[in-house]
Amino acid sequence: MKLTRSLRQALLPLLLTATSLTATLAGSAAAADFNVAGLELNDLWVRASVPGQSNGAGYLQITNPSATADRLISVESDAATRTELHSVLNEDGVAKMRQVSGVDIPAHGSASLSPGGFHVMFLQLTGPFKQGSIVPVVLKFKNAGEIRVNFTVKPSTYNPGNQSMQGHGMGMKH
Ligand SMILES: [Cu+2]
Repeated sequence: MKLTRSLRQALLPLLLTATSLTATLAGSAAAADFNVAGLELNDLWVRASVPGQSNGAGYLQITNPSATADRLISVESDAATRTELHSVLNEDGVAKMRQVSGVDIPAHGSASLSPGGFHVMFLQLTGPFKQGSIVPVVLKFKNAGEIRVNFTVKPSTYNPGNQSMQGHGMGMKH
């Protein structure tokens, strides 16, 4: 028993170190949902699809703390037949979605893909977006390369902030 006790005393500092190390790792993971190749990706989400809905839109926040500008140039996902980068433009008072060649992320800056603006467009969903599940997507950046991410499926009525683009992704023309 004596040996066991001294062994425990010898191990105690190691156990404490391991515990604090785990806490540190968990803390840094919470700082950004995805922190890859110098970019921080946060708040990745799509709305749950409703019966009969064939398209969906994905949103995320991109932060670039580095001194080099980057650009999101394409998106790929098995969740849709085609996946594109879109923007919403106002043409003669009518909001229309248009495909764009990329989204710039300035050095020491950020880019927002959010309702009413840039978004990842999922065309012809291969299956419904179910609330609480995830949608795997590969984001391709000019400098950072390919980054594998997961979009969280929020309720179909989810609408952060005061957006005037309610129902976006369903009734809009391409
Ligand atoms: Cu779109």
